[in-house]
Amino acid sequence: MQITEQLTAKLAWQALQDHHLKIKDMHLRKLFADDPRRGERMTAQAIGIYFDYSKHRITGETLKLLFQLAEESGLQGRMDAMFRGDKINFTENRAVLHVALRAPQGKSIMVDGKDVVPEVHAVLEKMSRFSARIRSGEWKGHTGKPIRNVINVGIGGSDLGPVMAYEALKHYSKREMTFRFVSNIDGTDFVEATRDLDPQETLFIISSKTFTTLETMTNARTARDWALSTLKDPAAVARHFVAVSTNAKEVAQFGIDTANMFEFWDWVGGRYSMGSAIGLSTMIAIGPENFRAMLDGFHQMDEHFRTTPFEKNLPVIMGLLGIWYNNFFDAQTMAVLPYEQYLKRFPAYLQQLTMESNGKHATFDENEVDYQTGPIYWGEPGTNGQHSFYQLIHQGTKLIPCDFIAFLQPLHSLGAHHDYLLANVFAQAEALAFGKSEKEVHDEGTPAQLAPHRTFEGNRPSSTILLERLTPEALGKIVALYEHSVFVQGIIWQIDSFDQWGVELGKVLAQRIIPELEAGAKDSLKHDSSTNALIRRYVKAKGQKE
Ligand code: G6Q
Repeated sequence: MQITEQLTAKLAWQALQDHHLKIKDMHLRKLFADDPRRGERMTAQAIGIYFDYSKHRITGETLKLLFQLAEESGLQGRMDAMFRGDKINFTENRAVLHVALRAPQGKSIMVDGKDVVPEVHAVLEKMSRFSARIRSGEWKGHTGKPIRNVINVGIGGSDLGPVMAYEALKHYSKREMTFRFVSNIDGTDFVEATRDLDPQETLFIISSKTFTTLETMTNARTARDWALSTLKDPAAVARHFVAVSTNAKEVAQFGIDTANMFEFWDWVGGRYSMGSAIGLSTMIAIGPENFRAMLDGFHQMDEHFRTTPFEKNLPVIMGLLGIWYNNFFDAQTMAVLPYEQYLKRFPAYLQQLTMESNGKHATFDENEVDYQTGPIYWGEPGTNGQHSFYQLIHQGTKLIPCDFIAFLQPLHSLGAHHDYLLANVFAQAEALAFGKSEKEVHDEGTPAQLAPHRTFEGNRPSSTILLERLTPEALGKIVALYEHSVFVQGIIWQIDSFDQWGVELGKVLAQRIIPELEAGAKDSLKHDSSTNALIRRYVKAKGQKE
């Protein structure tokens, strides 16, 4: 791509390095004591999201320099290029237009001289009609029974979004129906997902952008065998299998009528695809109206991101804070801690979004980076995590910035649960930031020899993200918040956040070994000695079994 100024040569970068030396030991206790209004001032509010970033190891100067870094990196220009449909995924020469998936009717976004928004809405219409027919029971299986079970077969971006969204929005789902997700090539996944289901009442959605992915195609063939072993007639495939793909040719070859195919496009990256037809299982679960509300939430965040000055722009602030810890404090990981059980798969979803996007080492100019790029993301819902790994965040030797996510209103009416849940999330952020000094511990009457063990240094940074209630719209907003924050970081690090050559590598690596396992290869193996020995061991065990 074009020649860019090296990140570490930028004025703002160098100023941030100096600034970091000055404030790196400053304690949040002092920052809060010096500015009694900090907890209200260092917050941003937009489209129903309250974002408290006051418990970060930053000053006004830090923010100023981070915004300057964004300016010097040409962030606004790059954002405009994405929204315009420029081919910013330059290693694959593709536009990056997940924002078009949630653009309202009447908007126009051009790719290669063609407005893509009408196509998006045509597919949404087709999905809506199909979902309504499944949900109402109008669509019948081959033997005339209505569909009660929906199984999404897909992996990576064609699985993690749908699973996460289904779990997140279960409250809104059609409870009489069963939704399952098969992704792993490990046959156990399929066996367990189908063991109690009746093929006559089961619909498989084969979700694969390429329709060539080994895991998905293997599971899809197994699904067809499983269904036909009961339904007998190959014509049944048309009533029990639909496809979501960009590859009509492969879909037809598999035997699915392309009339039952829901299309998306190469400008939708797998991990950015949950608002596309890849979300068909989500739409069947929660209904077309709720799905559209989710898209509207995404769109509100897209517009906020596109039009809001950096100082008030949630994804920009969030992305830059991540840069601050990753590149100046050398933080290796980020914890995402939703205090909402329905978001239990959100950290897994976010791992793909963040790590597949920004786990890169080559820059726009084909240089090696000489700084750290994407951190490791991980997490679990609260309060569960508090009883396990939080110990390390509180008292370990690693700096782990945390994102706490919580909702003011619960989706249930169970007495005090929600007060206790929210009390915990607030208390955790407070304890991480302010800790407990040796004096406080001593004053509590702790024996001197135990004092160091019971002291909490504090100064552990976190953001607290509050929303009113977990609705489809809210979910769209949260996901888009992270999507755009990942984008901001990719621009600063000068990497292509939208390719995934590491995943592509995985797709071919096993292909060489599969025939060796199938043929029972022994002597001709040409791998390293370790791999050869592992293969021989497996082949021997397999032979003994047979
Ligand atoms: C996502 C990645 C990857 C992809 C899967 C499935 O951004 O590209 O996770 O989604 O490998 O690919 P298919 O949808 O083509 O089967």
